[in-house]
Amino acid sequence: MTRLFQRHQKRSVKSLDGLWRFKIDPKREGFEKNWFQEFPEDSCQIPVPSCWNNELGYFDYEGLAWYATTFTSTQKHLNLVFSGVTGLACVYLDGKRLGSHYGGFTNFNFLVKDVSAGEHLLVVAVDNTHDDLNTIPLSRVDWFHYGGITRSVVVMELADTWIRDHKIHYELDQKLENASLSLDLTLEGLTEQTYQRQLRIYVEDEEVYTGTVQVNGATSLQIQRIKLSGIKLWDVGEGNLYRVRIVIDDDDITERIGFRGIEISERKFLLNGRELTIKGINRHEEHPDWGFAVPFKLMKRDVDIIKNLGCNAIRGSHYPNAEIFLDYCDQEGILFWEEIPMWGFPEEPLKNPLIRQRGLQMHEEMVRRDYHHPCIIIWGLHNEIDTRTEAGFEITKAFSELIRSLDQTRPITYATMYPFEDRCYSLVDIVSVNHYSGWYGEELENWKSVLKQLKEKLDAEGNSHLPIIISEFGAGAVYGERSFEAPKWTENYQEKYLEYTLKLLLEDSEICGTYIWQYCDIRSSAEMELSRPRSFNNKGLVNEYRQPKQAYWRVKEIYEQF
Ligand code: ADA
Repeated sequence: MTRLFQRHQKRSVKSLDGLWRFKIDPKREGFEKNWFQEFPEDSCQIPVPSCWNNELGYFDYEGLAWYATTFTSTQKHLNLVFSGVTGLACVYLDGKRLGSHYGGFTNFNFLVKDVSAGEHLLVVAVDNTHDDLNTIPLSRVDWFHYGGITRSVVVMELADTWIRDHKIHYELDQKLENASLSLDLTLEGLTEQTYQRQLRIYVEDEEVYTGTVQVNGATSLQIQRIKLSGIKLWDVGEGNLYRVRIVIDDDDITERIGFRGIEISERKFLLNGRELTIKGINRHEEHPDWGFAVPFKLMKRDVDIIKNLGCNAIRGSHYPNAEIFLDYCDQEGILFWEEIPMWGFPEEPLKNPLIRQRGLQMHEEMVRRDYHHPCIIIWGLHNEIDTRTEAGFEITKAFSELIRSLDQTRPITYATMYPFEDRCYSLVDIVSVNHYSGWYGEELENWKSVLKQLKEKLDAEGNSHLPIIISEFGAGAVYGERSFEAPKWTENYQEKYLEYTLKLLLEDSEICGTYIWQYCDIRSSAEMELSRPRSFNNKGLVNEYRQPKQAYWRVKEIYEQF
């Protein structure tokens, strides 16, 4: 299951999830030995989707691994869609290379024309090697580099024309009661021929447009200003969604949208014209038994626990989450901040053209994949990169320009760890600061002077209109550690820390949002182990099995008061 609603009624979509053949390739011999044609006999089996690190024997494996499966098709045009393969994926169909894709958290596809009917061999080489200069993320991160085909794979059988791309956008009138809908579509003919197609558009099963289109190769068209009156707004806790169905003779796609207005004005974040206080938490999509491939059941439980905490917002730290998770946030009226896994980059790799190109591609794929989710209210450019440097400025500028060209409706931010030296605030719409006084280094009391200095800097550089979010703050607590004295690593200290910081931040009318670090404990990477008891980042309000720590109820009390 990849989505929470039916995307296609006409297009044939078959899941390739199941048991695939699997073999790790630490010596990197599979390419030379043509494993993509003859898959090795001594391979084992692995579930897809999953992470290999959760299989016995592969706990610490990082590197190259091969996957194979077979499937049968009846049509001649196939679209193979992968929803998440960590790192670099090289894909082969019937022994021939289709291409490759870099980046572990967004979708990619291969359109293959004129395939003969019958059985096919699909082989994927997955390389989740990380280094200090060329990969996003870099080797050193504070989570675990799980490897594998971590999200579903499907094969679509296409007829001679299909709806290759669609973007649905809207404008709301001043009263937020009526909407004007526009669609940018790309229909594609998959042979040399010109096709005449009847195009119909439905909103919640009501036909709102019909017309005839000549389709020759990739054909772009725009449908403008479809009027919808008396709309129900999407809002916090109000998951009002509308199904928009695009249909041609031999294909269809359903999208789900929600109508809501976002504005940034004088240090405020306005949702549907009202000032919003973002009461958020950072969540890694991770669990010790599933790695990144968490089942929907667990995602739902995470959202239930987070809502019960009094939160209205989640930051998808630090990578695009599964689409089905965003579908659920759409339905539940939970606000979502989405970002790419660009974490903790020092100056050197920021100067690397490959990083810039990979970062741009990841942003583009993220925005294109998730543009229609009303839950997404913020695009995050990166996390704790060196934004004090020229290289940091240049890459932030490039990312923000790209996102603005793809989406003019959502504000942009990034999370900085250099609040007083940061050079990039003027490139974004919201200033977001990660800060840990009271955990790393300084005393808790230091928070007051940090906030003061931050506002002074923003005033001095003419950025006092930008809203401020505190995007991370938290303290580590090993589940079950309790004491009378409340030293660090106890649940008592975490409670004391969050009580102090959360109240201070929520009472400050110049701060529009808080994202606690973090929702659940997560497995950390080898590089971080000595500062991470159990090799976990223990700042979760619940542990990795979602058992609540003492601070959970204190945070709930405070979030519910505001
Ligand atoms: C950073 C980082 C998080 C996490 C946190 C911590 O701010 O963005 O991913 O590592 O610090 O626990 O120290």
